Amino acid sequence: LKVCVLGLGYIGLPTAAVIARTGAQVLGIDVSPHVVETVNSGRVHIEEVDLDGLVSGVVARGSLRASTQIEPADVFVIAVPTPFGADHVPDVGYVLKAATAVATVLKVGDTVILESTSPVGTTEQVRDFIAELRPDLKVPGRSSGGHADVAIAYCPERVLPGRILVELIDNDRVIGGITPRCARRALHFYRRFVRGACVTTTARAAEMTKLTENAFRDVNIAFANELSRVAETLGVDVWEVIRLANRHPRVNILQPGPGVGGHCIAVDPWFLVHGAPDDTQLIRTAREVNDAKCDHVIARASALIAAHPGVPVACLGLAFKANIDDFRESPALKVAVALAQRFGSRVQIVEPYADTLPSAFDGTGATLVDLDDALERAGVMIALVDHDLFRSVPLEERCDKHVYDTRGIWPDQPAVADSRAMRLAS
Ligand code: SAJ
Repeated sequence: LKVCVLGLGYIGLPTAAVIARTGAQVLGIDVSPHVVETVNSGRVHIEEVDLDGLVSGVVARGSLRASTQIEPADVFVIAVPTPFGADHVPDVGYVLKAATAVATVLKVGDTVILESTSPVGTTEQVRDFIAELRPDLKVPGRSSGGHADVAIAYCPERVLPGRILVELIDNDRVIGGITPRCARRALHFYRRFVRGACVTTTARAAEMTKLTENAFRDVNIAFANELSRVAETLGVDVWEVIRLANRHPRVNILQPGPGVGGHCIAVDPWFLVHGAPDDTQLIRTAREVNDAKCDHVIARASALIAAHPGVPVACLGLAFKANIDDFRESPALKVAVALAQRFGSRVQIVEPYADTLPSAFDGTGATLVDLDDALERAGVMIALVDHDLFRSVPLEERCDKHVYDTRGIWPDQPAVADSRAMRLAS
């Protein structure tokens, strides 16, 4: 079996490597010559647990190679980004570009699978695109009689960064075909490496399922973030309330934080809003609540810092979530940069996953320090990420500090004596 994976990013490269491990011949395609060179030399350009060892092994065995040029294959897996443009309008340009490349080498019997998170209807768009570029091939789902020459399906990735290689194998997969026959062909492919259940449906249902999963999480985090603001106003500890409410057998509230980051949960709900703008009040509001939480944290932290003139400040964490080195679309980074811009060299940043400060801090005067230095010097601490390293700081090392814990990592921290000052100042 020859497989072509288009896009060697956070999903494409691990997927290509896992398929190569099954003995298939895999060609990874990427527009970046740097990525292609890196992979061909058996190395990786992204951080993911155990990925380096897997890639060097399959490249050494000759099962995985990379190129900027597409070649004929039996199965094509499209895993390119789907960002949004102005006004949160989804941009499927990279998907259609990949489909154009596939169309140049597609032959009878091939299977094309889209994995990128996409607005509902994108797989049909890919089908129409291929039909236009290759009028010699019978595409599925168009009533031309007889069986289609190629299969086209949608199968979203659902893996969690940091656990990608485990979840690629163990998670259930939803496989949506343009026709049931397409779904069965794609199912046959995923069975090669997926241990979880593979469930078939239509392409549109599979597309909406992926968006629904991330919108579900976004709405639930928004609920927690709204509760945290209500609790602040009413002078109650939100973490305790959530812990207590979650003792109810049918309540399971998520954790508040400084906002929602990453490239999925803060993006995908907009694809649903764009697809059905008049029917998505809750999903749109959740997005707005989560974005507003970040601004609220900046205002509250600024008030706490301003209430202690001249006192050194430590911001703990820049990553978009715990125990990873990914700072893209991170609310913690946004908060820390805003504080650095306002309070300059008073601000020290602690981030065990960074060697240097990101360029967004240039010119602010903020410095990167290690945790021990920050605990020694800072009088105000703003906890922005729940890295294990921060959780492990015992009360005796922070009880004399003015702490704003946006993640609830220190339940034993005495209530903020300054909460009134913070409210007055903000
Ligand atoms: N967050 C909270 N409170 C919580 C949980 C998360 O504030 O209780 C925040 C995190 O700190 C982070 C953001 O939400 O800033 C997103 O983190 P996450 O761990 O919820 O999700 P991601 O973005 O790492 O991965 C998600 C996953 N989707 C779901 O859990 C439904 C993953 O399975 C998907 O594959 C991935 O999006 C994706 O690629 O779509």
